[in-house]
Amino acid sequence: MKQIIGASCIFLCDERFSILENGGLLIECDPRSQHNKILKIQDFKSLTQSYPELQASFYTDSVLLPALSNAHIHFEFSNNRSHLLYGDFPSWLSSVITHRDDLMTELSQSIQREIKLQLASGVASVGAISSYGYDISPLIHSPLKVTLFNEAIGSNPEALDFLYGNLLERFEECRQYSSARFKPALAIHSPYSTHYVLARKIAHLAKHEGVRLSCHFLESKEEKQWLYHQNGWFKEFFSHFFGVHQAKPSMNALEFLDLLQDTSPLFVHCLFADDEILDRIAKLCGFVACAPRSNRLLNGRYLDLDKLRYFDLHPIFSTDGLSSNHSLNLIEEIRSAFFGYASLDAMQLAQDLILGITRFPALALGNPNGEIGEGKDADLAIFECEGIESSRQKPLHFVLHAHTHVTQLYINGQGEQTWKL
Ligand code: MCF
Ligand code: FE
Repeated sequence: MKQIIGASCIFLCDERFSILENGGLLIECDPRSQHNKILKIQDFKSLTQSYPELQASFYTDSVLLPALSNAHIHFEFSNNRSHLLYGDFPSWLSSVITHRDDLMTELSQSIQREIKLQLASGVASVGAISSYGYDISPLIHSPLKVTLFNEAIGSNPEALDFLYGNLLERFEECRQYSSARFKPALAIHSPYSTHYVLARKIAHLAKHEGVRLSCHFLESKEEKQWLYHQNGWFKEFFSHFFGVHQAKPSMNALEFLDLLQDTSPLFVHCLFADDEILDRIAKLCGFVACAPRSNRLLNGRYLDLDKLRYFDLHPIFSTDGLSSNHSLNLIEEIRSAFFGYASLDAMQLAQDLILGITRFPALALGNPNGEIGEGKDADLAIFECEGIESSRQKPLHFVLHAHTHVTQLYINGQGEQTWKL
């Protein structure tokens, strides 16, 4: 089936941030095989003249752009409202250890609610960090395109075989459902919480299986102190919560990066990464994702985007989980970020924010969407945005005025009314 979709304005989300006014897309999709793609990009009028027999929809006062990708989200923490403490990383991490079991009870409704919110807010693709495996089934049965990062965590040398076995079980479960819509992947929680030997096994598995790899990295000043100087708050943390006195990190930051060679990992947060680390990440062909509101709540700072640009790294913006956010709406996330980065050029920042929820997360997740181009998947979002037609600063006005819920979302060329929710 072929159809034409158009809008007052199309953000192609290519490298130059091209914008097509009164643009149209010819898309094709086969609902049975899921085969779909964008065939042609032109102005709406001439497309409808060339194909008068096709169904055509035009959205006025709206922006059509690639469906969004939320590359870092924890669905399993969707029960949190006020259990976890904010303001500094040690308080937050201690509260997670204390409350994580309570947070994992009666989870399914909250996970469903947040899956629906992703779709309603224009997200077609997610990079879901799965700590326990409770999100696997709800995500398999959702219309989302999922990269499911099975997470490994644990620093006790005696528990490593058990932890690796548990990880393999979850990974195997995911592999049975592997499809163009559901991709099993791996996560090393972080170098402070995952033993070197376990991290090495996960990195090896990711390479061997050719799957995406994600890790939280240099999120807090306490992590930096621990990895670089083997002291500070983490020493107390391991003693207090795990009874390990005189604990030592099993690796430093550079040894961790060495493990990840040839995996093009997705590094999440990197708030305390210095030039040496960013240079290494760029050389590893890694990606950097941040979660601005999570970073505000846990660490009181934002990722330095100028520094990232210096190393030719393009920021990815994500929501993290309700463990460190008040809402998982990705449009609201970039709107907050826009006001957080008060000193950056407003137009440049608006473009970076939009590319950071479309083009770059799609590259990091290895999905053929995130850009409107011929041959790309027909994953598209249409947002009403009053005043966009006459705007002379369209990306900026989109960040400010786009409705926080989509008018229509196409996944593999199919609109909302065809999904089974
Ligand atoms: O990204 C945020 C903050 N940094 C680290 N971890 C998490 C975040 N949100 C949820 N988490 C999870 C993580 O995946 O919390 C646990 C892990 O399972 C923390 S370590 C007990
Ligand atoms: Fe996270």
